Amino acid sequence: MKCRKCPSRAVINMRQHKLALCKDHYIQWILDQTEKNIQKYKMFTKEENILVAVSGGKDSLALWDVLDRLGYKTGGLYIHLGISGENDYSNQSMQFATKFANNRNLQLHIANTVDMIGSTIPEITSLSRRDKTKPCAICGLVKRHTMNAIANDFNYDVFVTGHNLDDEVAVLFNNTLNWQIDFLRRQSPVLHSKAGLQKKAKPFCRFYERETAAYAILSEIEYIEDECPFAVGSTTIHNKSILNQLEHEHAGTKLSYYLKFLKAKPILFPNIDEDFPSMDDLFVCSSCGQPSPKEGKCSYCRLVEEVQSKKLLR
Ligand code: Q46
Ligand code: ZN
Ligand code: ZN
Repeated sequence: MKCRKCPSRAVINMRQHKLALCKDHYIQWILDQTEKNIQKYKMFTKEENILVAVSGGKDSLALWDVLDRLGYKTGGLYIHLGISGENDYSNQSMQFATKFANNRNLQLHIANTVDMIGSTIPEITSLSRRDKTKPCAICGLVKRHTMNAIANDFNYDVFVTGHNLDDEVAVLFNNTLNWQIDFLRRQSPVLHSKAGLQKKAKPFCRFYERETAAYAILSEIEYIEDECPFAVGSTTIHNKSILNQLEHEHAGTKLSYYLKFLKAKPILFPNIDEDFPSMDDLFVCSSCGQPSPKEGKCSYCRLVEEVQSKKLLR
C-alpha cells in the first residue's frame, strides 16, 4: 500500500480515517493532529509551563516527545510507586523515563512514595482500611495529590497525561454502563484550573492506542512494554477488549462514540460548565492546603496519617 501523500510505502493504514501514510508523513500527521487538538480544546499555549506525567510507557513518553518537538515548554514528573512484580516494574519504568529526559536535556522531577509517605503503594494498600487486594484507588489518589503538589511547587500552569482514545472510551463505556453522572460530567479533553486545582489536559485523547504505539516505535522512543502488574484483569482491560471487537467489525466506532459524547455533553449537562467541581464544592485541606471535597484533612493526608499510625503500632 502506498502513502496517500507521496510514492513511498505506507507503514500504517488508519481505516477509520481512510488514510495510509509512510513513516515521515505519519510522524508529521501525529504532530499536526496533536497541535490541532491543543488548539481545538484550548488546552494550553507556548507561553505556559507544562508538566507531563510520565510512567515510562509509550503514551506518556510519546506525548512528551511530541510536545517537545512542537516547541512547548515542558518538564516531566515520574512517580516511583515501589511496585516490583516479575519485571521490577517501578525501577524499570523509571529508567526509561530518566533515559528519555537525559537524552533530550529535559527536566524530570522524580517523586517517590517511600520518601513522601514512608511506604510503597503495595505496602500502603495492605496497611489501609480500603480493599487490600486492589492498590489502584490508593495509587490514583497518591498520583493526583503528587501531580498537583509538584505543579504548584514548581509553577507549572497545566499538567498533561498521555491518555489515548482507547483509555478515554474504556472509561466512558464504564461510566455509561454504571451511569456515573459526576464522572461523565468531568470527562473532558481539558479541565480548567479552579480553586487550587491545576488545569489538566489530554492532548492524545483522539489517537487510537495503535497510533501512539506506532509513533513511539517509528520515532525510536525506548519505553517499558510491560504493564503495571496490577493492571492485569482490570475492568478497563476487559472493556477495551469488548470495544476492540466493536471496532474490528466497524472501523471508527470508538472515535465516533467519544466524539458524539463530547458533542452531547452540553445537552446532557446544560447548566454545568466544564470547570467542575465548583468553588462551593471545595474546601482547603487543613494539613497540606490542597483543595478537598471535604472539610478538615483531605483524603491523601488522612491516608498518610492512617498508614503512619499503623506502622507505629506494628
Ligand atoms: S500504576 Fe497504579 Fe495503574 Fe498500577 S497500581 Fe493500578 S493505578 S495499574 S495506571
Ligand atoms: Zn509519504
Ligand atoms: Zn491534605
